[in-house]
Amino acid sequence: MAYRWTNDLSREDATPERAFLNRRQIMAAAAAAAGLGAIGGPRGARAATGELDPNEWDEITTYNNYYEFGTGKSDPAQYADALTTSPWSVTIDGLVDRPGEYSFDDIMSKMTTEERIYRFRCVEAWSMVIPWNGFELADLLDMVGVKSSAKYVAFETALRPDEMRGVSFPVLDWPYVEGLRLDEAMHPLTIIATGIYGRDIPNQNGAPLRLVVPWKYGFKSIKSIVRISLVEDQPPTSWNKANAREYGFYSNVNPEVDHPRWSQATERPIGGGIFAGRKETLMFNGYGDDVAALYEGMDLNKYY
Ligand SMILES: Nc1nc2c(c(=O)[nH]1)N[C@H]1C(S)=C(S)[C@@H](COP(=O)(O)O)O[C@H]1N2
Ligand SMILES: [Mo]
Repeated sequence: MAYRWTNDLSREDATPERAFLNRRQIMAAAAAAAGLGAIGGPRGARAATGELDPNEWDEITTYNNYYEFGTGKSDPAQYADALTTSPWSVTIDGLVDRPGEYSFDDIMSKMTTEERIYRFRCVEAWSMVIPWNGFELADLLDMVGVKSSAKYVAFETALRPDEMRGVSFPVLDWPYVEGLRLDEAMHPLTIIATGIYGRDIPNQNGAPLRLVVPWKYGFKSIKSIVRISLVEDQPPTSWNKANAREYGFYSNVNPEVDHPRWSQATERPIGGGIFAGRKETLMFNGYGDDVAALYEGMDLNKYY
């Protein structure tokens, strides 16, 4: 791809030097300990340019939202190991030329994965920078052939009461479901993530494959997907079903449209220690140059 997603974080986003160097040393040590020299190499080279500052592995994998395993931030890291992620398959159906149940291995044999370092902004107003590995959702949809009548894509997370201790609580209407307009789904920024820092994506982050839509609030990025359906009508989505006034279908990151109960103008970066104050939230989470055209002419106050 001609896109350079990984290089668009400016100097002002960088963590102060001391914490930054310390982080690099920690990562280098972790990579060496895990025998993952490849992580330290390219990451170190980019980090040296000061253009990006991904969160640490421990931050990304211990501070999570995955309500199927509990509503606490540390619940997913503690309990998501119970999820059986191999074998895994994804049913792709609806308005496609080649519907079917595709095994994870089959999908991975046909997709090319690459690293995408993206900002990640939760609707709760915290944020991270995450070095995902994954492939473009468009490539998967091209593989199955999208019919011209399809207008939206619906996604569904696994529902396994025996493995997911959180689904016995009616926090949400299980299974977790999400959706995108077809042009959003086909956008080259939209990926299916299968890894973080070059390792398999951990269960708490949505193993074995989860959606990542970096210009939308985090809850759109549905985890542990078992079904992808091409449909004609806008599909129901979990948080919108739970509270339509607070969570819309689009959920584009927008500092000018506040959540009814809190401001979305700023965010709290996770990590960075005592130097890291709140920072201003960027329109479309900083991806406006790439995605604003998708919403031309739409009233973003109405379609929040
Ligand atoms: N199935 C499922 N997907 C989910 C969630 C969830 O509870 N269940 N939480 C969402 C929310 S609110 C956020 S912020 C992100 C968190 O992703 P992370 O834990 O990898 O940072 O996952 C999203 N995807
Ligand atoms: Mo979130």
